[in-house]
This record gives sequence, structure tokens and C-alpha cells, in this order.
Amino acid sequence: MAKLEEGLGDWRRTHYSIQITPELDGESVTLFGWVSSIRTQGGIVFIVLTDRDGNVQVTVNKGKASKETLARVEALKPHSSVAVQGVVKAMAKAPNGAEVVPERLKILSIATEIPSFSVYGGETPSLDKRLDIRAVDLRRDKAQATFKIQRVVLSSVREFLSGRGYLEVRTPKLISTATEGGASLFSVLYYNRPSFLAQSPQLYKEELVLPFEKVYEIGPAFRAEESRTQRHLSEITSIDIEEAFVDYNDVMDTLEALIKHVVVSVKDDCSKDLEKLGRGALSVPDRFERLRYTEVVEHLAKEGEDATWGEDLTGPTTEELGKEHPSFYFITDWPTQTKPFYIKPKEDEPKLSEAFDLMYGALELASGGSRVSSKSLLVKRLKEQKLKPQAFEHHLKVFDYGMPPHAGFGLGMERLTMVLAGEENIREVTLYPRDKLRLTP
Ligand code: AMO
Repeated sequence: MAKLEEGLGDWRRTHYSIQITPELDGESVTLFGWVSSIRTQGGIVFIVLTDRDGNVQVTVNKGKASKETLARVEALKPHSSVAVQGVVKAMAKAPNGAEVVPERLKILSIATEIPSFSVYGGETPSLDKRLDIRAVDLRRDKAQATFKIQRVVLSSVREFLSGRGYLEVRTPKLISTATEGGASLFSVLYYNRPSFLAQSPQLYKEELVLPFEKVYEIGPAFRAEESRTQRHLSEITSIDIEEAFVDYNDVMDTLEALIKHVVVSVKDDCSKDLEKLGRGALSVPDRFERLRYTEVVEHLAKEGEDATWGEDLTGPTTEELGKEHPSFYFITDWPTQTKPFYIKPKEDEPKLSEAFDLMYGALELASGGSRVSSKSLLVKRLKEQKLKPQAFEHHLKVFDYGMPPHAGFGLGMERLTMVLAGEENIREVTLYPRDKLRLTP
């Protein structure tokens, strides 16, 4: 008897599991995948082979199969990776109405460990346990559905933005200055100089409106978040746009249209995935409400909430707001002091700024605004925020060359996926989440 594990050789897949249907009755096929269950009943061994797309039943008749095939079937353990060459048989009782009777079976890799939790059905164990063997955990039906939705989020965002003439860009992630406040910066030694991981592409995307006018980036952003919450990670994927000759109202319109496009794409392309997650497609208001920050704070204070003008809205306060506005809405015209230096104060009322957050209930999905395009004002704003203009020398220089009025936003890709997939914990929608306690796998 040859050794049990074999290489691929010249075998190549002809079909995925879901393509095995009664119409293929009598056809020879080659399948690859993993064993998700093995069950013997009488003289028949039923092997469920699972691949990227689903399951197919492989039926071995002990009385008819070759000695080699039987030896391999005996050695099989769930999770082993296998290849099957066989013939399709229409079979009403089998999943998809057809099964495969193997002529040859290869074990490509015998599983030596069984996960401590059931991947194929059964109860979902704690997230931490699952994250420890994330590559296996991601085989769960719900994880597959979640990340299919995420793929559609990414592809539909690209389709929308490139369709509207935005150019996709990549900006450095190793940087020399903070953009979103010093507290959440990761330091990295860059050769022998201090540097940081980018918290956002903010300054680069603004500069790039000079040559390209309309840009977007889908890329990593790093935040050294001290608190460990269901909504915060240390590494995220940020969807950023920046555009010349527009203001915050225009980019709110763009963001609203973008969200609507993504929701429709997920509805059209992910109906089965939404079903697996036990939810329907999201309903989206015809027009996202635009609530002014000052009015929101006055209203919340009247309701007895802890909301003080001039401060960011905190967790419990946004929870209350989320109850009143459970879908998508904007909060606009934030106090200038609550927003970063690059956000433009209103010309007629500089205590307020041309800034917005996009919310979904209590969850902040995006923030953005009109930008300061005057160099002298930007220097003033940096100083007001106790930042040193010298540290931004290269960025400020660009403003000497005709920096146009411009505006943009940053949208958290994971948070948007949470909303679409109905997940409460951001880690569920992140392949390998990073937080204060987790740097592996
Ligand atoms: P902001 O800091 O608000 O704005 O970030 C934009 C969006 O990114 C997401 N986000 C996060 N998601 C999970 N974990 C985190 N630690 C985290 N931090 C941010 C949120 C948030 O709304 N430069 C500006 C954007 C702009 O003005 O264009 C910025 O970075 O969904």
C-alpha cells in the first residue's frame, strides 16, 4: 500500500461542490476540498466534502470500492484535505440532488488536529477561542457569509467611486507626523529615526487633489486605542475620498449616494449570505437626515442626557440618539474645537466647523468635512491645537501652489460591514483583528 498522503500530481478541479447537480448524471468530475463529516451506514460511507462554495456528498460503497480507496477512507479524519475523481449520480436524497461516487480518492493532507469547536454547524464558541485558529474558524458558514458581504462592499465602493471619476491612490503608511491627534499613534523605528504608522491618509489625500482633483484610497489605518470596545480596533481599513472645488455638503451627498449603492449591491449579490446571517437587506431612508450638532446637544440635554456643548458625544449619549435615529443620519456643524486642525471653521461663525459625522444608530461610520485651504489659517489652527507648524513644513509648502477649496471623508470599512452583516462586534468582520491585547494570529 502506497503512503496515504499524496501530492496534487496532474489532478485539477473540474467542478466546485455547488456545480454538482442531477443534470451532470454520469459525468466524470474532479473535486477538491475538505472532509466536513464522515458517516458509515450499512456498507456505505458518506463523506461530505466542503469547498469554498458549499458541500457535496461523496458516497463510497465498501463492497465495490478498491482496496486503496477503502484504506484511504478508513484513514480519513474530518478537516483532512482531499481530492476525488469520480462519477456524478443523480440522487434525490442527496444535497443538491446529486452525489459523487469516487473512482479514485487522494488524501492531500490528513488533519492531525480537530478544532476544539464545531466549525460545521453547532454552537458558536467564544470569539477569542475562535480567533486563535482564525483560518479554520473562517470556514464557518456565517463567517463565509460575512466576508462575502465585505467583498461586495469593497467592490461596490470601487465601482461607485471609479465610475464617478475618482482616482484610486496609495499613500505612505510610515509617516513622520500625526494627523488625528497624538494619543492614538503607534511609533515605529524607521532605520534610526522615529516615525509613526499612519492614522489616516489625511494630509496626502488633501495634497493629491492638486494633481488629480478627485481621489480615493482604501487602505489600512492604525490607531493605538487604549480602550477595548466592540467598535474599536488598532488596525482598520479606511475608505477615504478627497475632492477639489466642493464643500462638506457636496461630499455628504456623495457619501449618501455611496452608501445607497453599497446597500443595493449587497442586497442584489448577497441574498443567500444575508439569509445565512438570519437577516434581510437593510432599508435605507430616501434622504439621510442632517442634524446640526448644537440642536442635537440641546435636545439631548433637555432629555436629561449628559451632553455638553463643545464636547464630543460620548457612548451613553450616542446610544440614546441611536434609539431616536436607528438608521443612517448625519450630525453636522460640529464645534471647531472638537475637530482636527484640517477641518474648516465656518466663515460666518468660526466657533462651528464645516464638519460632519455619518451615523448608523449609535455607531459612527464616517467623518469628514470641508478643509482649510488657506495656509495662514492652517498654521493658526495647528497652533490652536498645540501642534508645531514646523513639523508640517512639507505639507504646508503645498499650500503655496494654489491649494483649491476641497472636502472629503473617511469611512470605516469594518463598521460599514458590521451594519450590513448585523454584527455587534467589529472583530467578527475583521479577518485578523488587532487590539490592545491581540497581535496574533
Ligand atoms: P476618523 O478618525 O473619524 O476620521 O475616522 C474615520 C472613520 O474610521 C473609523 N474608525 C475606526 N473604526 C474602528 N476602530 C477604530 N479604532 C477606528 N478609528 C476610526 C470610523 C470613523 O468614522 N481623517 C479623518 C476623515 C476625514 O476627515 O476625511 C479621520 O480619520 O468609522
